[in-house]
Amino acid sequence: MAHTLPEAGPALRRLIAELPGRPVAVLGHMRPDGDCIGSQVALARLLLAAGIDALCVNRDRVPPNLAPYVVGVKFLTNAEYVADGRVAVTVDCADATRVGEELLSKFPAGVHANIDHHASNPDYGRVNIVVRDAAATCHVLAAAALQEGLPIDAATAQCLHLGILTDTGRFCYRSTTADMLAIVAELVRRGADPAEANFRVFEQESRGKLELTKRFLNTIAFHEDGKICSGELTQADYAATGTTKEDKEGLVEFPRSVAGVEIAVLMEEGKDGIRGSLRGRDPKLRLDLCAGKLNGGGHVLAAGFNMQGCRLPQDRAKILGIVIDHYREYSAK
Ligand SMILES: [Mn+2]
Repeated sequence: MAHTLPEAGPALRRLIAELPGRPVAVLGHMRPDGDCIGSQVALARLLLAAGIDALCVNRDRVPPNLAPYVVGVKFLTNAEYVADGRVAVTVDCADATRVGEELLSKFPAGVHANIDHHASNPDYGRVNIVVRDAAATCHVLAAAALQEGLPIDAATAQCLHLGILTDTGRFCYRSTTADMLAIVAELVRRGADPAEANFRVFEQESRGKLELTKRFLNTIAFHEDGKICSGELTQADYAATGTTKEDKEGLVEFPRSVAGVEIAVLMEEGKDGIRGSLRGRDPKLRLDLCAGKLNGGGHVLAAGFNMQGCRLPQDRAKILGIVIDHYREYSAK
């Protein structure tokens, strides 16, 4: 059990030394992001360097822009992976269910080790290296590996840098500390390339994504004297631009980034209703509770909702009305 960065080093060393002598599967979460892929590949490389047979498996495929990070490691999807008695080690999964039910069921002995940084992680592994104030799972792994002198070559450094870069919003979030940046500096010294990572991760959008963004921006509307800003997507937008739900990633940042906006709303009409995202910057507005009124939930500053049976445009006013009433009540407190 390790819950601080200084404890993470010895815990990682012990984990590697005391693995039960079977090959390892490093598992990440559904719809993997940079921290997930980065920590999976980095950990698998550390295990391989220690002479342990390891591969990575996820329910979903590696996003194409992150594929260059998969170096010297076998990376399979759930569909490709045939259960072969491996020991399960999860990274960046707040809960074991984040692995995905079907993939998790291929490891009947459960999760051997759980390496993560999510505050809500209930320590579900037999071994738990969960540092809740770390910026990223890659931050935990980098700190631990550097402390213990484990072999971090350029490819591993690149992966660890990737996860910290993406989970800190390019070193912008509150989790960006001097100690964390000192670790990043060491990763760059060892061969991580910030300019290349920035290009791969943030400058490889598809033309379809840009077309989807144009359509989303055309729906932007302001409410409550500019305190609330909403935008919409429909199935027709995805169809017309050749994009998928994953491409909506980041769009809610446009309404959120406008001066004076306190609640950003993204409404997405799907086959069975309207799902959406709420984003804010004042914890007082309790967007988790607002989302609760829309059959959803989440965090104080970032929440999601799911209004079954609703359609656009006819139910737009109903949803926005609930957000507006919530805003009026909570901003007055
Ligand atoms: Mn993460």
